[in-house]
Amino acid sequence: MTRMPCYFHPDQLLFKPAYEWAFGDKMRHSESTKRAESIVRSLKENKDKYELMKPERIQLKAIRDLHNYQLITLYSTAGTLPEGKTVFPSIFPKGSRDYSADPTNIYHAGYYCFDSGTPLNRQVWTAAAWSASNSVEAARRILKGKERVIYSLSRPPGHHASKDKFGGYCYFNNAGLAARVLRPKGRVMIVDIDFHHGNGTQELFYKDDKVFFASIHGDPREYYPFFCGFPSETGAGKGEGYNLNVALSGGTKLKPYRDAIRKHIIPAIHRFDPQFLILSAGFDTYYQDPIGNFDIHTDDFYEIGLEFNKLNLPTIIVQEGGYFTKDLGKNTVSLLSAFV
Ligand code: Q9C
Ligand code: ZN
Repeated sequence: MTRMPCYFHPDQLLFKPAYEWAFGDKMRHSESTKRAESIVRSLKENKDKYELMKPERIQLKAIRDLHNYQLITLYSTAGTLPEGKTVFPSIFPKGSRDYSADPTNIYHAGYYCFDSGTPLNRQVWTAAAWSASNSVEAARRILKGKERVIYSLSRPPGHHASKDKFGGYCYFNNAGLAARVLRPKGRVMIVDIDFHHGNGTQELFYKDDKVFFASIHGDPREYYPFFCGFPSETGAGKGEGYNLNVALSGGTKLKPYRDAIRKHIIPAIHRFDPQFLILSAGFDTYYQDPIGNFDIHTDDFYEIGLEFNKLNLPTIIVQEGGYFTKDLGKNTVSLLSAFV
């Protein structure tokens, strides 16, 4: 039996965001290294099913295929910050005239960012580049056709990052980068099951009819990212009809959650008839998650995984959120086990 390849690089752990600002409060940062450590531990406990591997380091041109030069430059500017120094963007220029910004000036970071919870420091570029390397390597490997399902332990996560902006703990859009690798070879379906709407991924492919983005998440009237993720957002131009948002209220349990997947997302996938599936897998739908607010339990992730495994498509599972670190590893393995 071949084990599921799982990509991860230890240097992803060099980035340690200490705290964050949320609604004016300073708090412990949710996106800690304990998250990835919990997942690695669980994968190692199930060595018979999962094979941990290091990716090749992503090349600049693969990132440039999705993100703009300024955003990348800003991260390399962050790499020159003194050890221990953290910069939180807090000035977000907007208005009727166009502002110009300089990504070699760290004080301009807010031009390339949309919230105050996503810090920059000396290590962020290294960790984010390895995080992206995992999903790109997974995509290249899926094209070889030897394995049907591959897991990318991407941390920091990616689905809130767009072409030119970071935020929501995300720097590079790992799922989006994988989609760009697959797109020349066929239609790509991205399904985002993180508790939060994947605004970055939506924006990247909003006008694209070859990459269909579907997301099921907490209602943005109540939950982050607040300004998008509404069912009325259905795509634009050629991409009209190739974007789907399913917004659910707080407290949602497995049954209504799975019913919504079966009623809205699965039929859309069948109509689209993709060659590849990318699952943006957040686990902040877990009932104990400190940020998310659904009522999904460990075994439920297996049930959710089955819905997507049934499609029998070449699949890349890309890690997104999930902040109850103690159980994150077992929740991840529960989802993955539906595919082995
Ligand atoms: N401290 C992902 O799950 N704000 N990002 C939360 C509470 C941002 C979550 C405020 C949440 C972003 C990938
Ligand atoms: Zn999330």
